[in-house]
Amino acid sequence: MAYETLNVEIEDHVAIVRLNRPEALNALNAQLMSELADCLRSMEVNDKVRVTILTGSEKAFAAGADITEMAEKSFVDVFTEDLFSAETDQILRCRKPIIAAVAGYALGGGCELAMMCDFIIAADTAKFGQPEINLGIVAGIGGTQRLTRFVGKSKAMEMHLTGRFMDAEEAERSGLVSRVVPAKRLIEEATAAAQKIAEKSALTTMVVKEAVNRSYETTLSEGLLFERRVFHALFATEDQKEGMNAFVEKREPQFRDK
Ligand code: CO8
Repeated sequence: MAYETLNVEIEDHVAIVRLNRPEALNALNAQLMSELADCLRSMEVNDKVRVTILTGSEKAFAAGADITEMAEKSFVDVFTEDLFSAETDQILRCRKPIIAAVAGYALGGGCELAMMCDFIIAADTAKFGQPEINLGIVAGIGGTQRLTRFVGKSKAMEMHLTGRFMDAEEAERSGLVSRVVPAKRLIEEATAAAQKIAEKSALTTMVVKEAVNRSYETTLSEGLLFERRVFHALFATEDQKEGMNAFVEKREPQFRDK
């Protein structure tokens, strides 16, 4: 399917989905969010795709929700539309891993979109921020909740209250991104990580996602119980037998996602 606001390439089981609204620094408008939700839904059922990389341009991952599109909306408009709610639900429902590869600005909804992915690899040019306060609004697709869980209350509160940006080095130090790479190597590094994941059992990667994400939604004891149960359950799979037998036989495993 062709999209106007996205470029999609699929190679070696890795999809690279590139936000493509250069005229507005990839600001998230209704069309882009709808196309992105549709695209990620189609990746879920595409046998050629095992991992998705979500990225933007050298200058911007995404500079936030589209301000020009939002400016004249009323409370009734945004409440009735439930702006971006269905689209973000779709992104969060994805069971295949999604890596955010961020260069340049990831601001407002852009930072929130990156945080919805499973992990973030940042170029050394990346800048993260929640500058909604400058517009007289607050974050609306997870920024107050997710940034706080990633970087802690003090830093999250400061960023939301002042609107200041965080550079890549600070983002790595604070746990927002998994690592920082030179901008020129961003896609190469994200693709290498994606290919490493694509070699694993797809079934197990889905379980990993569920178990790690569960840690945000429940108590420690419930999370540990969930982890133990899925650990037990994986012994019912062929991939557990294959993975362990391959280790014992000193060979590479051939996972079959079963
Ligand atoms: N929306 C619309 N257009 C944008 C946006 C945006 N968020 N960001 C940049 N653009 C446009 C600019 O208007 C400009 O267009 P034009 O060339 O036609 O004037 C073009 O992109 C290039 O931008 P600049 O000339 O401003 O580029 P600079 O390099 O000078 O500055 C910045 C880059 C610092 C990123 C600057 O563009 C900026 O501050 N952008 C706005 C950042 C921002 O405030 N983001 C938060 C938006 S609100 C939000 O994300 C809420 C999320 C929750 C929504 C969901 C609700 C449920």
